[in-house]
Amino acid sequence: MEKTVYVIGHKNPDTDAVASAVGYAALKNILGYSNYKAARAGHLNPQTAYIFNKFNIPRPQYFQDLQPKVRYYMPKDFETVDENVSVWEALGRMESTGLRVLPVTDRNGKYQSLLHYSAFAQKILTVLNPEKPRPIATSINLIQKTLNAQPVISNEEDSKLLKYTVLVGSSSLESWEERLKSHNTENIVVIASNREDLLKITIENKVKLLILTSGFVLNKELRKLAEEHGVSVIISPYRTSPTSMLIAYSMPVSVIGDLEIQPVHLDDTLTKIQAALKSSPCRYLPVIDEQNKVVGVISEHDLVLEPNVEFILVDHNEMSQAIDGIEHYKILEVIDHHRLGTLSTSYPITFINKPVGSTSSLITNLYKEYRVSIPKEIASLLLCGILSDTLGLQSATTTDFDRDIAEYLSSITNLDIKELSSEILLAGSQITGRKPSELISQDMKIYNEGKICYTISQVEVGNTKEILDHKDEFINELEIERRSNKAIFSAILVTDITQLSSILLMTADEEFKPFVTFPKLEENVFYLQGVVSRKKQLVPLIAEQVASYKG
Ligand SMILES: [Mn+2]
Repeated sequence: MEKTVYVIGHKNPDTDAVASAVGYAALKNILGYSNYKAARAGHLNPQTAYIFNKFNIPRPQYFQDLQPKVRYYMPKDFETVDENVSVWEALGRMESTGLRVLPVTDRNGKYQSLLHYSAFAQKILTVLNPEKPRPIATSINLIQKTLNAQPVISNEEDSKLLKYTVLVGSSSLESWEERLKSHNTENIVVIASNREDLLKITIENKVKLLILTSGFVLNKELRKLAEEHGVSVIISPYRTSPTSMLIAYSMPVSVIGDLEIQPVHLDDTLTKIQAALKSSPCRYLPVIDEQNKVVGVISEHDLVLEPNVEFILVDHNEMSQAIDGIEHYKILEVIDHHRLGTLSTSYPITFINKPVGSTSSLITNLYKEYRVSIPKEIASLLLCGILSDTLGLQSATTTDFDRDIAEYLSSITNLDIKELSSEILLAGSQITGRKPSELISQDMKIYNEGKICYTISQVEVGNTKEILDHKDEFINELEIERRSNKAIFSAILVTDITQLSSILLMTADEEFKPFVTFPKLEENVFYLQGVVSRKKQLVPLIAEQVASYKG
């Protein structure tokens, strides 16, 4: 079974994170791996949304978190059985495929019940109990199909599901007629051989179905009589005893399926379904989607196997910035341009990390290394990733490598670097009407240094005044963020893309405050001249202050 590999950027994704994920998944597809898909760990920020709309590119799949869910552990191969199929046919399929269970569905694929061996054994025993013979719920068509019998006379009701009493035609004529009469309110199936006197009485008593065993045929006269009395006739290739036994197996699976077993949903967590799995008599549960359609089965055994999805991280490598729950899954590759964080694996992985301006530059370079051409819309997207992360190739993180790659993409796409830069930076700096909490969480990163945690958000603006006017609201929101993360401080870097400088709004633990050595503009606000990069300029300075605080 081929696993799905998701290429995913960090939480609160920026344009570079999303563009890299889409660009890298597309490269894998071009290289012939169809199981790679782009994903995102958050909503698109206004700039990224603007870019995806501008180039009309579908947004990658959104994951809220990666808590272990049914969908990630469910095996891909499964089969269902239509409720009208006979038990005989269904058991044959279980036997030949080795499947332990078959979800029974209606004609729209919706879940009805679960067929498993112990449900089958239980139900068949009640039907075949010689002490208390019970009518069998089946149809004449199902009996004919199960017996591989030759139809001779058919009637309209042959497809109807009814309760049939099965009698074997034998004994003296008188007692046979009595027996028929004693069941005359029921739907009777008679299994008989070639005794013409007995057949005549049987037909005259208007039984529903006459089964002739061992390939015997009706003479013309009896055939006519059967037609007149509305008796269906089939010829079984078997003798009496296998014929009567097979009739029990002609019941449709809808009669045999276990109705007690409730289905689980694709997005149910494993913790949630564990109790239900334990109490399922077959240790299997059917899985349904939102429309109640069966999409698989899951067993206790599947939970101890590896999940069916794996991940490639782009534009981050610190676990605190990765999507929640990632620790349950295998990380195959990391492609990034940030400082090294806390990631460790128990197996070797591809790890590409270079101190360049954007992950999009690294992804573009991989297309070159593999010598494959870049689709135009992907080239446009990657160019935006570079220009967004480097503030239009202006930030201190920009390298010649990024400039060369941007030129290359610009010539492929015929997009002007300067124009596109101001267009997307403007789209990202529209803050009017947006709540402080939204601006803080849109691009917030959590950093862990041992036991110490802090958060730094970033927002790009055309003018810092609008933020400073609402300073108190920002500080309040930052304080909420700080407490919920148990952080020593929470800050937002407000970068003026016209001045290429920033201010830093910060709320900090009293004990940490003395270690913040930036020039103070006013209470809780610092001025960081020439600082535009959180990763390359701000975080190294902060890390020093945190180190001296830890002492
Ligand atoms: Mn980046």
